[in-house]
Amino acid sequence: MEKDCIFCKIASGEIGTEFLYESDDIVAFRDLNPQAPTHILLIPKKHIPKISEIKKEDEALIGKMIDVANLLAAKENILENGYRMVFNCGKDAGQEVFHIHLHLLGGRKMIWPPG
Ligand code: DGP
Repeated sequence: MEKDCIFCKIASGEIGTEFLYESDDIVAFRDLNPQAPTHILLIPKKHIPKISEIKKEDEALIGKMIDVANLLAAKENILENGYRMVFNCGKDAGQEVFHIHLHLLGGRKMIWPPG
């Protein structure tokens, strides 16, 4: 746990947030500033600042985050129409919170390429 990290505080329960999913190593909750009808963030409890910094030992964790995102997509009824999963990494990608998080976005038609 990093003492000044907002997502560590959410994951530990220090900042009260409604979880859509929680396990030993992952939590999921709705984004504060949703960009689509479904906009969920999935984070590991372990503090990893950027997706570029994951280690071999994190492979299973990242795979699990994707599994959970698929599970939540089904719960949100967006499985059939489709959805997007995004990790923003670094300043050009617009990463604001330096604790990795997987955005799950859906419920509307999206454009490509992204802005
Ligand atoms: P990114 O740009 O990829 O770092 O996205 C960070 C996202 O985190 C952004 O969409 C807003 C969201 N966010 C930031 N602080 C909080 C918070 O305290 N609670 C929740 N639920 N979401 C937050």
